[in-house]
Amino acid sequence: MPVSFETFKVQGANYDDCVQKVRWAYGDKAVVMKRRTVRVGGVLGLFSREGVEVTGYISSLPPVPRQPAQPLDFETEKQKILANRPDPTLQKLLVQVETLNEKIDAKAFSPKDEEHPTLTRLEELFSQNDFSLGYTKMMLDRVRKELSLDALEDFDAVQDRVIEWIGETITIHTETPRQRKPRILVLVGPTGVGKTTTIAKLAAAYGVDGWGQDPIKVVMITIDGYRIGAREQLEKYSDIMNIPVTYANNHEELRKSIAFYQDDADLILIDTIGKSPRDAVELAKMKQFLDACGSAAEVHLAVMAGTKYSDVRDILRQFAPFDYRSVVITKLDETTRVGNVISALFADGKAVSYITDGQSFDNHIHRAGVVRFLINLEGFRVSRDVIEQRFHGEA
Ligand SMILES: Nc1nc2c(ncn2[C@@H]2O[C@H](COP(=O)(O)OP(=O)(O)OP(=O)(O)O)[C@@H](O)[C@H]2O)c(=O)[nH]1
Ligand SMILES: [Mg+2]
Repeated sequence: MPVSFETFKVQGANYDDCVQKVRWAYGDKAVVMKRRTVRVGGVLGLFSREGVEVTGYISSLPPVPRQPAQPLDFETEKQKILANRPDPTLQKLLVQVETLNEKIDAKAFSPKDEEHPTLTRLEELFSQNDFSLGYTKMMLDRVRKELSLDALEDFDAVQDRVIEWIGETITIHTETPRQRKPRILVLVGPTGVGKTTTIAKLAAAYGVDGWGQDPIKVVMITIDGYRIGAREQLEKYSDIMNIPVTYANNHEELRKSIAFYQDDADLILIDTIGKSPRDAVELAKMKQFLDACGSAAEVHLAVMAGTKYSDVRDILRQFAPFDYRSVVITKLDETTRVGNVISALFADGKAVSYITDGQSFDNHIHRAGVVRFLINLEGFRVSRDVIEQRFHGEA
C-alpha cells in the first residue's frame, strides 16, 4: 500500500487551540511536529496579535502513540517512521517538510520593521519611563487592537488615548469615612524609605493643616524608640506641631498606648521600624507586634518611587502578610520615572493612598491622585486639561 503523506500548518490563539483545530480538521493521524510563536491576523503587518502556529503531517500510517499536549520532536518522529517503513518517497517528503519549516521560520523573524512608527515611538516612551515590559506590551497590544491605521497617524491624539489608558490602570485608595474613632494608620516598609518623615507629614496634614478642613486630633506612636536618633527625629516634629508622640517597645505597650488614646484621638499614626523585605523572620516578629493595633487598623506600605520595578514587586509581595490596604509612594521628587511604580502596582492590583515629594514635613505630602502620576510622565505630551477632566475627583 503506498503511503500518502500530507503536511499542514495551523494557526491559533495558543498551542491548545491549534491542537484542537488540527484534531478537528485531520483527526488522530495528524502529527504535530513544530510549534512557534507568530503574529496572527492584522492588515499590512499592523494590528496583529501574538499567536501560535503548528506544523506537521498527516500520515496514512497508524497514529504514533504520543503524549497529548506535547509537540513532537521532528527528528524522533522521522526516525520512528523510517524505522517502520524505510520508504524513499516518505523520506523525500519529510525532507521537504523540514525545508518548508525552515523557510517559514526565517520569514517569521524578519517582519519587525513593519511596525508602525507610532508604535515604535510609544514603545520608546514606555521604556524611557521605566514601565515594565509586560505593561508596555499590554498597552501596545491595546493600541494595535483599538486604534485604526488612520488614527495612528495622529501621534498627539494617540498619546492622549494612551495616557488615559495608563490613568485607568492606577487605583487610588479612597478613605472610607469612619464610624468608629480613632482611625489607626500604621506605616510599614523597607528601611530608609521615609516612613518616619511620612508619619510626621501625615500628622501635620491631618492635625495642623486639616487638608483644608478643620484639623483633627492626631497622636503619633513609634515602635522605633530604641534606635539612636529615631526618637529625637519624631520628638522634633512633635514639638514643632504640638502633636503628642509616645513610644511602645513591645506588643503590650503598644496595646496600652492605643487604649490610652482610644477616646481622645481621631487619628493614631504608628511609625514602625524599617525592615528588609528579605528578612522574613524580622517581618514576622513585627507582624506579631503590630497585631496589638487590632484588626481595624489600616496598614499602609511605604515604597520609594525610585525603586526598580522588580524590587517594587518583591516589596509588595514580602509585605503581603501585613495585609496592607494601600501603598504610599515616597520621594517622588527624586525620580523622573514613575512607570516602574505604576506597572508594579497594576501587576499586583494595589492602590495608592499618599505620595510624598520632598523633605519638608509641612507641604510635601499629597493624597494620591491619577493626575499627579500622569503629569510626572516623561516625554509624553500630557494635556493637563484633558486628564483633569477625565480623572476629575481622582486628582
Ligand atoms: N527627597 C525626599 N526625601 C525624603 C522624603 N521623605 C523622606 N525623605 C528623606 O529620607 C531620609 C529617610 O527618612 P526617614 O523618614 O528617616 O525614613 P524611614 O523609612 O523612617 O527610615 P528607617 O526608620 O531607618 O527605616 C531622610 O533624610 C528624609 O529626609 C521625600 O518625600 N523626598
Ligand atoms: Mg524611621
